[in-house]
Amino acid sequence: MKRKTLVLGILTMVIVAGCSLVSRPSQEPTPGAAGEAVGTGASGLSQEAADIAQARGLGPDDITAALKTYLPTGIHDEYLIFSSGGHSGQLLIIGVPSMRLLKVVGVFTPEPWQGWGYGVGNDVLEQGDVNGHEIRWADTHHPALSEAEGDYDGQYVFINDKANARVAVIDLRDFETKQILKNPVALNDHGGTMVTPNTEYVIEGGQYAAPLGWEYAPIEDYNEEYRGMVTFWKFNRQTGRLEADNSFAIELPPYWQDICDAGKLASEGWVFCNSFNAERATGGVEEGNPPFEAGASQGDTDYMHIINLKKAEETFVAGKTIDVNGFAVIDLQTAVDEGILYLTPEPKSPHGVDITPDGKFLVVSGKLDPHVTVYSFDKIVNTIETGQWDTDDYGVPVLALDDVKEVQVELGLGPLHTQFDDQGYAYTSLFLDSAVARWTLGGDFSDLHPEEPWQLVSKISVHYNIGHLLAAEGDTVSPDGKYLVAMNKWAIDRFANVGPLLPQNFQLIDIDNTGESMQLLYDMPIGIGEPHYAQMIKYDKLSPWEVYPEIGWDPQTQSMSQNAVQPGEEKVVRNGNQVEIFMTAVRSHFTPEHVEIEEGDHVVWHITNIERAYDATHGFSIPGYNINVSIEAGEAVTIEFDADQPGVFSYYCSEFCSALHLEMTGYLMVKPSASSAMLSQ
Ligand code: CUK
Ligand code: CUA
Repeated sequence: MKRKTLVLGILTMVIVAGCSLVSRPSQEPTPGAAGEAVGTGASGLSQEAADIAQARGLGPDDITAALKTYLPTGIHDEYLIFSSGGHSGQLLIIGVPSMRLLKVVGVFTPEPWQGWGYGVGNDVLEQGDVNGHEIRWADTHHPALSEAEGDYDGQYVFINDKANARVAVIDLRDFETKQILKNPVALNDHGGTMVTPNTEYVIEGGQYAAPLGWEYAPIEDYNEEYRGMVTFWKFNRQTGRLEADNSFAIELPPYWQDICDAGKLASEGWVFCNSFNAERATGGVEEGNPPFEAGASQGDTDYMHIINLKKAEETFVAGKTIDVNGFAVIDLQTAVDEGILYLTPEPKSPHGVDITPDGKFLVVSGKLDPHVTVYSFDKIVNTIETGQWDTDDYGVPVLALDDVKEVQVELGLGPLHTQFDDQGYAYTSLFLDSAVARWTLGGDFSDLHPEEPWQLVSKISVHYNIGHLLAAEGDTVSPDGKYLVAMNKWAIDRFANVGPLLPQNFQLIDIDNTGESMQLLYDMPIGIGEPHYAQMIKYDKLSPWEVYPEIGWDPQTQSMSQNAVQPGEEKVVRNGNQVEIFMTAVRSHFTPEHVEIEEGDHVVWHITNIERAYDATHGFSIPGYNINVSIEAGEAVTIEFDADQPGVFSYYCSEFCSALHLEMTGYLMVKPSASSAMLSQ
């Protein structure tokens, strides 16, 4: 009985504390207020809840966590996470704090439910082909939400494919992929995507050095022929497209550029990329050479790349570029001559570079160093102005670490990535420690927190081997704090055993209680791996459409389709052996329901969903022809195929749309051609 009372008391407190989710908590609940809340009607429920908690062995922290993440039906999440879908090549959208998976957007990989690659989107997917090879997977790493003045604006999201150096554009009016671009300079990338503060450019940094333009050169010629790169894709917000003709790359030394970040506020107009093979190791363990892992870790330092994007843009506009696969590239010598490129050492297998919200400091982790190194942007600029530097083997200025370093902060083992909150704290993932470290920023941030600047404040354990982490609006000039998600590489014992390939684990952490400890709230297994990075945006910044703006909308052009079919205009038109079908879809029939064609016809099939109701989606599938599309309310799609197999094909709506959904069907009759009719006799 006594224990029951205790649990009841805890519940009461957390129920009241739970209110802080609804309105941001400046008001801490007082014990008196808590007592009152219980007294005014919640006690019956609390008694039942207390019984459940006791039966399930839930402690106070469990109950708090449950209350902070539970959303009653119909209540929307406060934030959305846009996460890499890893090898799936897709984009995952997850609600916070509920950690519910809301959508998997087809990007680089066909996605049948959306029809992506099964009737629509094929043109976009083909844009990502490499040398005529269909590439229908991707190793997506870093999604980047579009920004205006350094803040997420909720309009677009970009994502890269590390495996094939490709970049995709997703429009957040309808959450559909609009463009995929293959990098003309490199075959793989890593330091992308990141955006400049007004999304003027989408950054795609390289990874494993290779001859530019996908050329061949023997590995013995590594120093002379192999190169790194960073590409700046010009984004046109009006058209929602990256413009290859207005984009350019910079040739970099073969140091294996890793992750980039764009400067903001104080450092706007600059871009920073870390790297991890300044040793220029070329591997060959089978020939008695040190393996890459040792060769690339021999030196004490690698190089951070400091890029003056304004100067690079001027150089590109002035035409001081070379041509690589039809793409403008500022060569290394020009980058040095024009004062575009500088280097500075970064200690011990660096990973990641993250710029503080004011743009004044850069945080670089060293995977083999318990410290993060903080660089001062002011010092970088001042050092560049003095002209005092050494150069590397390629003549690139190397700024001395002591000239540009602000401080090093000891955090723990295996630091990787850093995010920021609104209280002057930074959060760094510790891969080897399986922990997140909270530490204090200096500079102007010192006023925001009570502790000394540049010091570790606390740590929270995560499960296990964290890679990236993300905080609410954590890459912007005004982070929100509140929530942080640890993106853990290993799950081990956290979930039911589903075989040797385990889900990875997103762990939601409450970072709202500044000064108090961080609290682990929720484990979300990610069964679609491996997600590397994600960004979290306030949900109210998004304004997606409920239905397409007009009946007959083409999502690829975001305008009225020339092939829109209005009710009453349905028809089948033959022109030689090309048959064009103009069809409408509405609950619960297609018009027409009979389509008769001949074997060998080329079929162009236009379908418009003439619904205006929210969520009134129809599917359209044809057996045997690998066709399935999703047609959302107002959407017009066009499907093309060759009717190369005769027979009776019942097409049907593949999206349960009404009580008479099963009746939403029709017959495609493909009459055998004279020759195949003879054969079958
Ligand atoms: S990388 Cu994966 S944990 Cu591709 Cu951003 Cu650091
Ligand atoms: Cu339309 Cu089912």
